Amino acid sequence: MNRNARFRQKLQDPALMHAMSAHNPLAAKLAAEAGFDAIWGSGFELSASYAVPDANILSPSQHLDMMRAIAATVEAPVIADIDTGFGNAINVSYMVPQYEAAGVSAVVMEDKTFPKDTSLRAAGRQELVRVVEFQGKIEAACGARRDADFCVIARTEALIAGAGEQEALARAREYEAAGADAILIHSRQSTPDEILSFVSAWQGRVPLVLVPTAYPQLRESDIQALGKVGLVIYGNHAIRAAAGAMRDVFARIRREGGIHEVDAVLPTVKEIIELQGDAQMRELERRYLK
Ligand code: SPV
Ligand code: MG
Repeated sequence: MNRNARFRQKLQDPALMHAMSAHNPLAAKLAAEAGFDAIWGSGFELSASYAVPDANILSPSQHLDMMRAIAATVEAPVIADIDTGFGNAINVSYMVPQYEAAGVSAVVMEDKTFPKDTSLRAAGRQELVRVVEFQGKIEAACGARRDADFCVIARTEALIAGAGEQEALARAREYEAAGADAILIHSRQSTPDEILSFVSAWQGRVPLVLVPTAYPQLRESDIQALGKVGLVIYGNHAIRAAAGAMRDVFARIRREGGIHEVDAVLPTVKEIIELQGDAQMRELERRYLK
C-alpha cells in the first residue's frame, strides 16, 4: 500500500491519527522518530522559521520545496497546509498536482480570502470567501489529483471568524458535498467548548480534523472518545520547542561565558551526524567508492 493509501485508510479508521508539525526535514524526522503517524507541513511554522508572519508572505514555491524535502526524508505521510490555495480555483488546479508530485499525501485548504491572516492571532483579519467559491476550490483540488487516494481536507474558519456554529456546520456540510475527504474545524477559544459543541452537532459522513493549540487541555483520549475525529494536528509544537530551546541555550552561553556548561545538556554532535543520515552515506561509500 502506498503512502497516500495508508493515509486515507488511517484517516477513515476509528483509531485517532496524530500529526506533528514540521518546518524542515530534521523536525519531520524527529516527529516520525517519536511515533507520529503523519507530518503537518505547517504554514505557520515555515513562516516563523523565516521570521515572517503567517500571511502568505512566503511564496508558494518556498512551501512546496519544503514539503518535497520533508516527503523525501520521512516515510510518514505529509499533510501540506496550502492556506487558501494561493488564489482562486484555477490556482488550486495548478498547485495540487505539484504538491502530489512532491510526495505529499493530503492538502488542507481553508475558506478565507487570499492573502490570509494567521488564525490564532488575536484580532487577526479573518475574512471568509463565499461558500460556492470555496466549493469550486474543493472541486478543483479533487479534480486535479492524479492518485484517487490523495486527500483533500477542507478547513472552515467560520468559528475563527466569529461567524458561529450554525455557519460552521452549514459550510462543513457544503464542503463535504463538494467532495472534501475530511473537515478541519478550527477554533481559537481557550476552552474546547466551542469545538465539542460543533463535533457533537456534526452529522456528516467524513471525519473531522482538530488542531487543539488554543485548547491544549483536550487530550487525545477525550478526542478519541468523541468518535467523529480522524486526525489531531499539533500545529506549531516543533517551532515552539525549537525557539524555546534556542533562546534558553543562547542566553545560558552568554550568561555563563562559554559553552562549558551547556555542552552536556545538548544533543551530541554524533547524534546530529546520525540524524543527517550518516549511515546511509557510509553504505553508499562502501558500495560505490572503489
Ligand atoms: C498552521 O500550522 O499553519 C496552521 C494551524 O494552519 S494554525 O496556525 O493554528 O492556524
Ligand atoms: Mg496554516
